[in-house]
Amino acid sequence: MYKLYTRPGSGGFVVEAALELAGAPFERVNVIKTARPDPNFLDISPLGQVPVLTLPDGQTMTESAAMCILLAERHVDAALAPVAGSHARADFLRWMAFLSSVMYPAVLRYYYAPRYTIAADGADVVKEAAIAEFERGLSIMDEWLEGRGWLAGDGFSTADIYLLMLAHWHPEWSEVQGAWPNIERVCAALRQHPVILKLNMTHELW
Ligand SMILES: N[C@@H](CCC(=O)N[C@@H](CS)C(=O)NCC(=O)O)C(=O)O
Repeated sequence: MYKLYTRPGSGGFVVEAALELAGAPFERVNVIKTARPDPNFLDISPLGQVPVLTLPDGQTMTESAAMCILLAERHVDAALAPVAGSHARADFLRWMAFLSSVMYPAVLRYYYAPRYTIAADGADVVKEAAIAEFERGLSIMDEWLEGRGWLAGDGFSTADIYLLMLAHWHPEWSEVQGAWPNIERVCAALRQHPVILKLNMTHELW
């Protein structure tokens, strides 16, 4: 059985969605946010961050994108991603990497701004730059979605769920809905999905 260390409102959302969609049995461990993370948790997550996924054989991994890609590999029938070797697979990998290496860090800089400056009054500037970078990424993704149903291939993948999660973390979510209509179209479709609806009861993305 998998074990997912997570917390409501965190990046655990997309991994939990992948596990649910795969029908994979898993135990959810709620990691409470504290100023000093539990040393036992730091053993499996050196940055003290969620999500962390423990695989059925006991191996532990961090990094939400890696978890989603692994779950797609292990639960092929759930169609969490375009099949390996397909044209759409390259798009899927591209957007998973973009979401986790460009979009997620940008939004983290907004919510953890004091970490990214040594100036006592620097946080506001960090926040402003973070949102500008996040929105630059939203524009790139919105343009890609023009004339396409989903980020990669003919059906939704964990890349779209990842986008839904991050887009809803924009501090002014209603602005995203108006300014990036293709992203909003993808999000609106996913918001109807029973698994996403159920997860939203705890994660409260919207
Ligand atoms: N690169 C990591 C980022 C994980 C991350 O930043 N998680 C946040 C919650 S969304 C966290 O645990 N932050 C607590 C902290 O950094 O102290 C991933 O993709 O899983």
